[in-house]
Amino acid sequence: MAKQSSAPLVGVIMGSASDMPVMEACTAQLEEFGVPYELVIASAHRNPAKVHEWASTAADRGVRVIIAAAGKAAHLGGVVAAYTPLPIIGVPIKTSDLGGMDSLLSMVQMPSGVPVACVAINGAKNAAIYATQILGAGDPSFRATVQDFKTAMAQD
Ligand code: RP5
Repeated sequence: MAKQSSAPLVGVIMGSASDMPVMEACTAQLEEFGVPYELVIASAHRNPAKVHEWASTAADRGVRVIIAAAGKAAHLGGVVAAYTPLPIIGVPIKTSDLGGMDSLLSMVQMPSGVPVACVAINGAKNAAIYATQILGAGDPSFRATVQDFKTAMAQD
């Protein structure tokens, strides 16, 4: 288990409180890994000023990776990416109208120059694992956490 620190290393943002049931798989995995995170609900469309403020100050707060979850015309990851040099992992949320294909395409089809990595529709757990892997690239304790996780998975 990685060493706990009080300062958040992962920033989790989602477009609506309605995304939280899906995103609980993300926060649960971060907690299991001992990764400190902060969580904010802010929509790129409904709360653009809040998204701007949160994203543009994230790196200075010590955040190293951002996970952005949204559904429908899911611009949140791209908007956050516009305001920070930190890597962004998008989680496209499943929707009732188009099954999440709307969210997926909105996130994954970022134009050249503004990358947003994108997990599967409702891939909240994978977003947490990937964020920890990114942390692990520069922190041996998080690298060991992911290695232990993979070792345990191989024994199932
Ligand atoms: C997006 O619109 C949110 O990320 C959510 O997935 C979707 C629906 O939001 P609500 O109408 O449930 O607030 O902004």
